[in-house]
Amino acid sequence: MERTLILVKPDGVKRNLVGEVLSRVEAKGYTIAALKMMQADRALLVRHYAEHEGKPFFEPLVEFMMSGPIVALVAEGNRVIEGFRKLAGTTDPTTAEPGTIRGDLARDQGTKVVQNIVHGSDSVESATREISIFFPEL
Ligand code: DAT
Ligand code: MG
Repeated sequence: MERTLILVKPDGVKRNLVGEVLSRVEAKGYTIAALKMMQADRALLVRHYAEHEGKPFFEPLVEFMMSGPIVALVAEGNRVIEGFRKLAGTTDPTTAEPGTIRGDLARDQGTKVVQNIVHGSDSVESATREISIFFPEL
């Protein structure tokens, strides 16, 4: 069964949208296989966002992701990686389609890094790698 890593980012937790995100994942029919709230540290985030190292938004991204607690979960189901990316919507919340998490719940805040409520793995390889970072016990 396919699995993906989903994060509710600090903006989502601060705005009390954890339940909203979990509801959309569950309503779509995916199973929550693991779930935890945590404070991510720099080392963990640098590993998680390794592909973005060197980009202008990298440091703001790491700082933002450390700015408060996050909720990490593993969701499971056929084609869940693609399915959750569709539920999340595109990266830029201003233009993300209404009906998506980012399109409905986020907007441009004028910050150096885009704040868009959720992360979702983008491939089987990323999902495997990211799940092992956030849930080494699995
Ligand atoms: P996604 O989260 O949609 O997979 P990504 O992996 O390209 O997007 O980038 C990770 C996060 O970094 C993204 O959710 C928001 C932020 N980000 C991406 N591109 C950005 C940019 N050009 N300027 C500011 N923040 C950006
Ligand atoms: Mg990404």
